[in-house]
Amino acid sequence: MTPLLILICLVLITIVVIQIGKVTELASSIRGEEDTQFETNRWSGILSLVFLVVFLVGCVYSAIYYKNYMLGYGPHASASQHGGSIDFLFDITLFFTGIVFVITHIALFWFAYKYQGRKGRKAEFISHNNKLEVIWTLVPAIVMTLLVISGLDAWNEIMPDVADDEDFIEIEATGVQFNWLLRYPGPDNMLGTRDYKKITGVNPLGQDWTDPKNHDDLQPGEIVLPVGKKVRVRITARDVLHNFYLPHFRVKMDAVPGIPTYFIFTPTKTTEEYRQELSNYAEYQVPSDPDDPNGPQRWETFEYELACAELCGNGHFSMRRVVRIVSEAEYEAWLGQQKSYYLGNIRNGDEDPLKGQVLDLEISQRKTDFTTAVKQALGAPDSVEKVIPLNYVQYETGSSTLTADSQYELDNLGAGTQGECLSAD
Ligand SMILES: [Cu+2]
Repeated sequence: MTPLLILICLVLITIVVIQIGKVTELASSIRGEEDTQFETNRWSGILSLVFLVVFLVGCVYSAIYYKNYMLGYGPHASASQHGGSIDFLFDITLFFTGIVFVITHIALFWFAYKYQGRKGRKAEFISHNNKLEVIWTLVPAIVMTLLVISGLDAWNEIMPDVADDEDFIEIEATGVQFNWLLRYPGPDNMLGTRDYKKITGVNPLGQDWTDPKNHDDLQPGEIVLPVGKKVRVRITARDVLHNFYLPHFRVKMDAVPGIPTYFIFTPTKTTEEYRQELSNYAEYQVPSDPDDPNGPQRWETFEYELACAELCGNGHFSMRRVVRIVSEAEYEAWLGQQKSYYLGNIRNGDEDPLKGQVLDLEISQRKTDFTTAVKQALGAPDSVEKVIPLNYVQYETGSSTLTADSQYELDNLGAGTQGECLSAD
């Protein structure tokens, strides 16, 4: 039914256009072809001027109206150390292109009015004008050079890699249709090796589990970082092009399958500080959910975010992750709660190449647990509670021989009785 209606509409519109054409033709043959043309020119000129004014006023008004929603203005000053120089680049580019934008639009519509075809007016023929050509070549050349030089300057300031002796946190983000897989290095501060051939359902990053650096790596669902600390993000992708974009920190880098990229930045404002800044602006003092007028306001629900800035497919929009910037103490507390991906998902499963072996990580954890248990036993007031459990001393099945792994706990016990782990407070 709808296609038929559309067809009828199109036919009717065509008939109307043809009829208007016929009427105009008839009118010009009555009043004279030339006069009609000049009348049309006059109206086109006047309407051009009206458009010019409405358009330029609209541009300026909307820029002012939406200022506090735009990155770089109002409450959205950069939340990273390098972000200011990117905002400055945007500002000078906007300044120069803004001048050109206004001049060219005035010229375009004013000239259409001023030099409209009139009775007795003849167009001037100019083959060339050296002075004009020099001006419109030199001015853009100088401005472009200035912009490119300041751009290179900002690039060199922002993009150098971290030095070996620098203190920084390294995390990793892998773009996948349609998700970000995040990885933290864990207590050893080192990300383990990866191999795309090892990617499986339970090993989405293709981590090599024989590499001990992988054993403590974390895969959290959000990015949490301490304020004021340098962060290096390893950026990569598993399928198509994605883009690691942290708008509030002016961080943006392509995530390319097979080509590792990185970005280094230092967050300067915690999520809470950013919210406080937003709370000073009327635009953010409205309910964040329009259906719940008494609910939290927009500034209260603000979160930094990680987005994908490359159109990577039909689920592109869902590649959003919350980014939280917190104090150093909150960060340490959060990190302490995160569990190793390997120990939680791979350990002693079908894909664990180290199945059945005791890891260095586990030996040291068992020692810590054992020391705590010994202290508790010694400190217990009741003699019934003075028990030291030996959780990992086991016999081989159907035999009176101890398993090889029992030695670690027995070593701990030996060290304990010699006072080694008891005196270590
Ligand atoms: Cu994407």
